[in-house]
Amino acid sequence: MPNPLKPEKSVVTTCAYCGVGCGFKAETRGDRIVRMIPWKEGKANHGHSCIKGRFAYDYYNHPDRVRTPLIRASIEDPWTPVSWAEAFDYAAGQFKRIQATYGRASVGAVSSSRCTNEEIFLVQKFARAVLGNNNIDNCARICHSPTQFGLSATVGWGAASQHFDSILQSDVIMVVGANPTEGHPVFGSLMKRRIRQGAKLIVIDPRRTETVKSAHCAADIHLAIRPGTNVAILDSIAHVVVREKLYDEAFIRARCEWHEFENWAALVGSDRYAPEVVGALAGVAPDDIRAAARLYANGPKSAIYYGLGVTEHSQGSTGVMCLGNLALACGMLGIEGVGVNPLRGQGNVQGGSCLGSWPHVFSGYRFVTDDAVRASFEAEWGVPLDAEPGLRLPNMLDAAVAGTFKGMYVMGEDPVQSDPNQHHVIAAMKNMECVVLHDLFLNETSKYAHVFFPGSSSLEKDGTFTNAERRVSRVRKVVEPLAGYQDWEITVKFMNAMGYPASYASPAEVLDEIARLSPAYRGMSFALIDRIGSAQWPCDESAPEGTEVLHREKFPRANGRGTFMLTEYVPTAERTTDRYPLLLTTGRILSQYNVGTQTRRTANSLWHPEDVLEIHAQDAAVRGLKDGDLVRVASRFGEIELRARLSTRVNPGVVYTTFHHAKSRANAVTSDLSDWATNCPEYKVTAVDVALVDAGRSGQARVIERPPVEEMEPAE
Ligand SMILES: Nc1nc2c(c(=O)[nH]1)N[C@H]1C(S)=C(S)[C@@H](COP(=O)(O)OP(=O)(O)OC[C@H]3O[C@@H](n4cnc5c(=O)[nH]c(N)nc54)[C@H](O)[C@@H]3O)O[C@H]1N2
Ligand SMILES: Nc1nc2c(c(=O)[nH]1)N[C@H]1C(S)=C(S)[C@@H](COP(=O)(O)OP(=O)(O)OC[C@H]3O[C@@H](n4cnc5c(=O)[nH]c(N)nc54)[C@H](O)[C@@H]3O)O[C@H]1N2
Ligand code: SF4
Ligand SMILES: [Mo]
Repeated sequence: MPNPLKPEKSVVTTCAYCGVGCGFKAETRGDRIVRMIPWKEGKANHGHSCIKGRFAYDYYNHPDRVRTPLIRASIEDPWTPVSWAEAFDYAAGQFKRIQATYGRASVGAVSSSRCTNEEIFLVQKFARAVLGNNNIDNCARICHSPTQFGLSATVGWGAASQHFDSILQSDVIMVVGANPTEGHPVFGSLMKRRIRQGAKLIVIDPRRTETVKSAHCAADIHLAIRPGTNVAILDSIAHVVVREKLYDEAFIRARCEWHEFENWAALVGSDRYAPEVVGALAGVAPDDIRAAARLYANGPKSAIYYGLGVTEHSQGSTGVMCLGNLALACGMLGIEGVGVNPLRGQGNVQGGSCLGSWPHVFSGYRFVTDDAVRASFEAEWGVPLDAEPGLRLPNMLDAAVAGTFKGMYVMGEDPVQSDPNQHHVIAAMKNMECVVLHDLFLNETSKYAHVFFPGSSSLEKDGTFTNAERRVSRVRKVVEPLAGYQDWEITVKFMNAMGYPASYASPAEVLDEIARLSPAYRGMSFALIDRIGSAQWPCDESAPEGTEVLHREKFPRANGRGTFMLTEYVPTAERTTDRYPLLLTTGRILSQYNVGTQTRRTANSLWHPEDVLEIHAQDAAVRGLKDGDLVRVASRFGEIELRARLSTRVNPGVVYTTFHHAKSRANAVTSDLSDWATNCPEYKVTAVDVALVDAGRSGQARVIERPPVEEMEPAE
């Protein structure tokens, strides 16, 4: 009898979960995936992987996958299965009707950082060339939009300055508001390898995460700050750098403007950022702030890695600027082993940013308001384009509540579960006349949708992804698309139904168009990536195989110099009070992924079958709570019920949960505050109180603290 597990074929592709972008050999037998083998030649992972990429692929043919298009006139009605042609006609008819009734700007699109560069590019083209407006956004809005803003302002490119392997040359590693052992496990273990070789580790995070301390690695300094105090703490570190003259004057004079440095030094050097003052405010020892500053500034090679603990705040962009300033002041840019590196989240969120899924820029970060840039896109696309920046996703939702925004095309995103202040999102969804959802599953947002296009997962299509180190890798079709079309084909057919004559023989042609219109991708093509494996942008005539380390000689700004931004600390308006005395911060766990549509449908759920509330024993004791009790978490925005998990990973006064399960509705309590510059939501700070719901309904929280392994050694 033939062995049903014996593979017949293998295809090299890229994991679509996190921004590490591990290469895999997907082995198949017939139309089934048998194994995912981490690819040894993968330049982001060198044959390593984590439990998601390796094991959590069974969602691809799960019975819940939608296999036919669906439509309905009202969200009260049941879904009607229809042919693809009917679904496209219906959606196009609705969008045209809405635009005729309420105006061109009454519809918009949201693209997916879970989809390929080519698909993201097509969705923004759909908004701009077909809908005729710039109402286009993507989930980087709620993730790393402050990175885009804060790093562009200081060093020019809103992206990681290094490649992952550069960390093997770092002497000091500073991790700010990121938890790579859970969120970017393969990079996390590379980091731990470097720590074991003797590099020093500074972690700034309210929680004692696995990154702070685990069996294989411990931080030399952990600043367990109160959530929401990043800017104060980073300014205080800068204060020590300035007061103790630990900065790199030669670098600043050569690569920045000295007078800008002086202005910045006057701000951070002021008494209000003295470690004693900030230590009291942030809840950490002043000497630890000094020690962190000395360690970072003295390097000799110090690298910063950061995540959502920096960006998802009302001062998210300011926090990112603080990191840019610090690296400029200490000369930690432009060589191996240093740099400022956002640990970008979803598999292709860097691509989402690069390829124009923003209301104000086309692909390649070129402004829609620039006449010459717009003319180049008009020449390529054959239609006049709108010079007015469009609505961001939160503005689309606000406009929907106000009654002026009526239709939305959402590809691969679940705003009802993942956006903040869920009550508001649902009110917006209910007010729209046509929501077209293009997803793998009927997610939470589907409850408010009128059209469902059954999409294809990354295992069912061709294209490219751009990972957190700017690396563009191939996604290759492993199995046939379950509902017949790859996602890029669905968007093209939707364009055609709207009357726009797009046509591509393959996604390679879309990448060619991207290359023509986006300077940093000018040299990218399927042929190049197929030949050399992967390439980091900028990739052009001067760097035909891409660029590992940015900013070697100059910064990509008009004057070629880095800029010190003034970063005054302004506390968030979200305050604790007697009624809401605890600070809730939210984040992730290793085995589950974001809204969980995929990982909850795999055996990974054995490790994290529900979201729990981590609460310190002291806070639990004063509320009469035991481990496993069902508790009510109430904020100014809503209430949810979760099981309590007594923990010393959080300090008293801080509670923590994840948002992977729809039924726990973490975002029914998160606030509507957001970053001043980019509207990135403040998921990391919500004032709450916690109370016992019903001891009778309590029980053991069904969570295994950690899976047995976080990272897998090369197989084979
Ligand atoms: N397993 C797994 N991996 C993932 C994901 C997943 O869902 N599951 N999602 C992917 C996505 S989309 C993203 S964006 C990345 C996110 O990856 P990370 O950025 O690492 O994500 P988080 O766990 O949300 O937050 C990071 C840390 O910020 C800390 N933090 C909270 N408040 C503050 C604060 O005020 N200051 C500081 N300094 N720190 C604070 C939290 O305690 C947490 O440890 O992960 C990606 N990888
Ligand atoms: N409280 C709280 N909320 C948060 C965060 C937090 O830290 N705390 N983090 C925020 C962050 S950083 C992010 S990035 C968001 C993530 O939130 P989302 O982007 O909403 O979540 P994902 O799970 O990444 O996937 C979104 C949808 O894409 C679908 N999908 C996956 N692959 C494909 C594909 O190939 N094609 C198509 N068509 N669809 C696909 C999935 O089924 C799912 O419905 O959540 C945000 N929400
Ligand atoms: S670290 Fe895990 S989730 Fe991230 S790309 Fe690699 S295998 Fe996928
Ligand atoms: Mo994210």
